[in-house]
Amino acid sequence: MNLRDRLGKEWLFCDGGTGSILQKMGLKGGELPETWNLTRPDDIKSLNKGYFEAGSNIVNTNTFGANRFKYNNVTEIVTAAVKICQQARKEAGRESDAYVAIDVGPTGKLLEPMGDLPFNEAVDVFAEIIKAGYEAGGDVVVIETMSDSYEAKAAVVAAKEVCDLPIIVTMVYDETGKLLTGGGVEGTVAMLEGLKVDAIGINCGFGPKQMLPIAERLVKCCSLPIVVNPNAGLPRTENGTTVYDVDPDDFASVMEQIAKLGVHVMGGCCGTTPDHISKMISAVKALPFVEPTVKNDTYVTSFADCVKIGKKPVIIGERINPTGKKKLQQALRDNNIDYLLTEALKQEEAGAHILDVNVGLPEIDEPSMMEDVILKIQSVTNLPLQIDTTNIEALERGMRIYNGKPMINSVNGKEENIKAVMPLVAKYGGVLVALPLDEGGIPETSDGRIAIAKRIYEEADKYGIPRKDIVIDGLAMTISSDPDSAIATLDTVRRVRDEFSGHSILGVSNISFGLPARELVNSHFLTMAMQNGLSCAIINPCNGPMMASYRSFNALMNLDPNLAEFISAFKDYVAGSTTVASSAKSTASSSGAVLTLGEAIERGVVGRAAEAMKEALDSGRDSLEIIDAELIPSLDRVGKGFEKGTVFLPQLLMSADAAKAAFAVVKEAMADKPRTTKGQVIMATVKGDIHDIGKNIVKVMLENYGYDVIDLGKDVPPEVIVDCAIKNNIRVVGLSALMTTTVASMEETIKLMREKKPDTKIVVGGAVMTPEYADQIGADAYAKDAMATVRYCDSVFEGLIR
Ligand code: B12
Repeated sequence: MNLRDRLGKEWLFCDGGTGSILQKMGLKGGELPETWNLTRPDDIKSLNKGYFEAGSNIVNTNTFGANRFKYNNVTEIVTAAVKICQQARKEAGRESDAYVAIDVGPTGKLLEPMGDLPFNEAVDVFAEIIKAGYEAGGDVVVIETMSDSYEAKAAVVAAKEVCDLPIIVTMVYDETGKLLTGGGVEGTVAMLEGLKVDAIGINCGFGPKQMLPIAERLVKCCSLPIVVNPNAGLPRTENGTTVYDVDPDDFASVMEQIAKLGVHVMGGCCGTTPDHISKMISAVKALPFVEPTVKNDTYVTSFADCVKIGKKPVIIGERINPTGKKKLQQALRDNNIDYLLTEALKQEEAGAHILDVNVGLPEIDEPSMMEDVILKIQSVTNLPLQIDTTNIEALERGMRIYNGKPMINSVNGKEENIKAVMPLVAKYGGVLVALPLDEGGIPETSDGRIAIAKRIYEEADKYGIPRKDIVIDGLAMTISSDPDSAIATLDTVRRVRDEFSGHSILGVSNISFGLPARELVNSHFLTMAMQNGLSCAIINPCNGPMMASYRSFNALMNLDPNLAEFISAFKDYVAGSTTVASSAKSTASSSGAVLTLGEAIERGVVGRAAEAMKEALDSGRDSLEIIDAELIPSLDRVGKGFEKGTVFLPQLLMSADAAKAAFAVVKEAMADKPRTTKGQVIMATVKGDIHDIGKNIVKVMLENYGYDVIDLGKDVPPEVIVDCAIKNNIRVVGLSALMTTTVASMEETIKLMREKKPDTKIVVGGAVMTPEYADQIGADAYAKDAMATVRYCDSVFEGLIR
């Protein structure tokens, strides 16, 4: 029977650890496990067979890391793995009820814009593996150990494009239920459900106990079969080998508790063995099986944020839409993306929950621009986006590279349009705005609009798009040309709620086109629409009266717990004024049209950071003073946010990029100054540490003060630093470390230098370093910043320090 027909209908069991068993079989550190498919096929077969015999129905091929970054014979390796697993299944006598799973792990690279792997290249990398597995006869694709939802999406898109096998995706969360890139359980599930995978789950990271609360969250939000594959506890090292401390009996007993929560597929990950799996199966298989239930919540997500469309209306910022906006039109023509990013941040600050992105201008290449703008906006804000275009190619390219589950604006009732848009939503997932108009135009009455809405819902059913993911537009049209138009729109909104239990949306400000005092009409209309059940309002969140209506409505309807949002927005309100009250949630200021240097770094707006640095230098400020007063404090704030869990790795990376871009401007300005050589100094960030912004600042300052710097870069092994010092007879070496964990490798470097070249002075620095630490690890000096380093070098070279 096809696995798809069994998933969610009966207990199914996965296999357990692979790498941990191969290590026991003699896999050496650094050796690539998948090479064994060719060199030691019998060992791999016995690994697979052990799991089939233990009772697993889904056994992974030994292809976790079989990608083109590690192998130049991916197809050969994957084909061999599938054949081996098939043979193991045959020998175990399990051909009738067990499946060979094409195992797909992460590439080990970060995707753009966080890293340098473009999304579409990631799709190609995964497609190569999955195609080989499919052609060799694999039965199911298992995408596992994904800590980045974007990479998981790339793998799912690849699987859908090369085969029609069932797809299972399991992610790695931390104990708070967050992915490395910031996403939570609910948002990730929404995205994967939108991509129409067959089962969703969690694997690796930690043991079954720690997985319990996450499994519980999965059961609450996921409508698909749920998979749970924990490690045998947390790994620790004992006499040089990795050991796991949850034995098969303990494993089985916690897995029994997890089974009772209502999950559907269970197995293990690192450290688990066929024994763990067979004991787990014995404990679980007699328990009552609860089929998955459909959950009715609607989520629009980004990589880190998850906006629920429900009772409380959602604000969609309308400002990134060139219609009627001359400055934005010009920015698009000039490819001035920073202008759009600033608009995005201003709307976020003002309280938008989702941002509309429309870049349609006849004279630009809209598909490429859409792709570019989505990538860049997602690198500076967590807010989910609404991809707004009538250009189908732009829509597809935008949906494809979007990181999360977007809102799509829009489909309408025309047959041709449905045929173009709905397959894309069925493939990539999204919450779809539906305009109730068709070949006959826009119906004047709510009856006409509701009839088309009904037809659109029915069409969505045919494409497998859940009705909860359709949002009907009430079609606001100006009352200046049709006096009944607001009434028809409000009626439509109300009927969508009452007759379909559906969601609705309005481009609110269209209602007042051609009238004076538009914001008065708009804000009152907004209140009326919300009272009629409006779910999403496309408005300008920077407009005071609009947000005043919104916040007052929420306060009055008990949608603002403890009135916290209202009070935070209006605590300084002056009676009679209608000025904008910004939300308290963002750190960037929205007062000015452009971001300051600090804001640009914090928000990761690379181009603006460089420009702001140039402006600061042009105004005559000293470069070091700018670095100390703005660059370092803003990176510090980002770092603190990262520590608290309010800033995620993608933003940390973008902030680092912005700081580097700003610093490049300083470097360029300094390159013009004449230099004399006082002496040669080595600078390096120690092994294991890739932070180099601070080290680079110190380097440029030293150069500026007349030193020749040999920059050995980051993650530099002790021997390299010491050899270089010997070779060039260096008197001062500067070492940088930013993490507690890399202070040890700094100490190692100092020790080696003392052995091999004791006359070299070592000055250390970096955020974790203190004078006490420096002393403890045997450094000659600690310098707190670049100027202190210059002063130290001066004293050494002037002979003041020996
Ligand atoms: C930017 C950044 C990154 C960037 C680095 C990009 C790059 N090319 O450098 C990226 C995103 C890649 C990154 C990655 C990681 N980061 Co980081 N990162 C930071 C952040 C926000 C800022 C660091 C910085 O550049 N500061 C600005 C510079 C100018 O300051 P500075 O380096 O201290 O330099 C000054 C002085 O110290 C001195 N100085 C510096 N070097 C030297 C050398 C000498 C010889 C001398 C004399 C003086 C000197 O002069 C400089 C100028 O005044 C810090 C938080 C923070 N506030 O420090 C976290 C931080 C350092 N990162 C942290 C972590 C945990 C990580 C990751 C492990 C995250 C992850 N989960 O993947 C990885 C580490 C990967 C690795 N193996 O190294 C932690 C470290 C925790 C700890 N105490 O151990 C921090 C503190 C964040 C946090 N609070 O959790 N990170």
